[in-house]
Amino acid sequence: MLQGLSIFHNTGLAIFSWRSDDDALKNSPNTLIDTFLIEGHTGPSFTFAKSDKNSSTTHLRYDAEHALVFVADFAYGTPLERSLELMETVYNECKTKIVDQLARTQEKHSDTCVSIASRLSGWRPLVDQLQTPPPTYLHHQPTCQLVEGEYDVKARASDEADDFPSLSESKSRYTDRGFAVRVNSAATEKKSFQKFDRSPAKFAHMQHKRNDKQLGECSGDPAASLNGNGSWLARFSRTTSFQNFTGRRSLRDDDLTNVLAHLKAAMLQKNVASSSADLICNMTRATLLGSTISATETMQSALRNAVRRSLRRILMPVEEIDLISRISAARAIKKPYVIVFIGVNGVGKSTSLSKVANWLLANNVSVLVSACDTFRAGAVEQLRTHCQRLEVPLYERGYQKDPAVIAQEAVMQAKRQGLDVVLIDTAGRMQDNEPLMRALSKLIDINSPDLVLFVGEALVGNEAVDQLEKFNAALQDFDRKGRKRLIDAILISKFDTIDDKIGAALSMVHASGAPILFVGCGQTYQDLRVPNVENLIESLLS
Ligand SMILES: Nc1nc2c(ncn2[C@@H]2O[C@H](COP(=O)(O)OP(=O)(O)OP(=O)(O)O)[C@@H](O)[C@H]2O)c(=O)[nH]1
Ligand SMILES: [Mg+2]
Repeated sequence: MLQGLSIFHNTGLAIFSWRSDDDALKNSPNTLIDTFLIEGHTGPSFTFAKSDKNSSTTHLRYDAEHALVFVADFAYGTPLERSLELMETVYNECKTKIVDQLARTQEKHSDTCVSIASRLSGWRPLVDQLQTPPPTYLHHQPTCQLVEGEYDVKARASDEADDFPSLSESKSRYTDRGFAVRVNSAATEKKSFQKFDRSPAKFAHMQHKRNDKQLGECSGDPAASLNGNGSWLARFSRTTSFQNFTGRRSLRDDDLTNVLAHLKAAMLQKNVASSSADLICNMTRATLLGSTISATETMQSALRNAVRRSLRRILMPVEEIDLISRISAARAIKKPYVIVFIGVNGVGKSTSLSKVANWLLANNVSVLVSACDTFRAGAVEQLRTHCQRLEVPLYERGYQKDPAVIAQEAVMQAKRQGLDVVLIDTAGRMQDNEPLMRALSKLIDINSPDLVLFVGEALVGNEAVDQLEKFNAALQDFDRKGRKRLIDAILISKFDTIDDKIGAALSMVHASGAPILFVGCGQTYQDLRVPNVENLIESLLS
């Protein structure tokens, strides 16, 4: 996605400048141009790509013939091929227009630039055309402050005092641990890998009855509010007398029956697991019950706020996982930081591991990969290919040895070589396969990794809850030292395949109490994002 575009003459005069927000083009293009010109690149046109350490990748293209410099900023995570292709389009379109203007004008040089600038101010269509934003809930935030705004850590602490059924009902660990992911920015503009085998990508009007006393009596069919325009909430409000509820008395249980049925249907439609949808409904009921809708507040906004609050309570636990800081701390005591990737078969563990390796490399973190899937034929070779492409070392011992021992040896090797992180790939296993779950628990038990990262598919529905609960149970039950080892964080893969059915994110956090650390959204090494929880919430409300 294009974030900013500037065109300069090599005299330094800006001919055209546009940016999508104040943060774009943070690195002064002049600095780039100075460097560029001082370095004396006077040869033919070429492109220079620079990974901005903040939030974007800058491409600079110099047209020596016309002494023009094109600077384009692309959103962090835009695949290299895509940004090069966009840069080429920008360059070709703009150059033709500018050169045409230059040829026609008789004005002095500096005036020419000003004149061109004014004439080019109507270039937004080109810019709009080049802006193809990714889904907002995947928007990468380089320094991802998830605990902020209306719901901060303090607010959360006071929220805990509320008598919400969710917190007692759920075995989630919200009260003693939570998350706010703060991941330092890094451009993962490394090499792209060849495409993997791509699985298929995609994956009543009702009579308006005025009744401002008994919302529960409204004849709303939950399924009906899921079709049509606008958010489910807006549609629900249009098709029932819900909106007409006035604040003469506080809300009762029977007022909410109908609306909560619609809320549940909407959550299921978004692929939220049934038990998680029930939790949202219970939390929302607890918020609304006994409340009075003020004259200035609409019922719709009251409900929206209550649902939003419930979603935040689930998706925003308290504790931060600042991976880079944790790795730095481990580095300070000369200990490799160990991450184990676990999950059921084929969810994308090895692919995600490679993406994380790429992300770490871009953060100047050295990596050793350990091939501990000694079960599935071809698993070691698959990982070897990734490692060769990423140019990271691989510790492998074929298919004979115990994976727990291979992991142990890999950690020792990383320590000897002074490497920062060991990424351990494990074999996929179904959550009910006891022998395999026992073996996984042994690996974790022996190696005490710093982070147990559960990889789950975005496509999964109710199954998400079962997977996480049983993996967590196995880690505890089979732990020989009786420790309470649990999944520490979640990586959701294949987010690119689900449109707006993002409910698995909610279900997984609800089922485990662990934060979503990353989201995989494609089949290149760069397709790794830090989720934006606020946008996830808005998508669930839409
Ligand atoms: N579209 C899409 N495909 C993905 C993503 N992540 C992984 N895949 C694909 O999912 C398939 C399985 O990926 P693997 O990494 O081999 O999965 P795994 O969990 O290691 O599989 P096992 O080792 O057999 O358990 C491959 O075809 C990947 O390309 C993603 O984020 N988006
Ligand atoms: Mg694998």
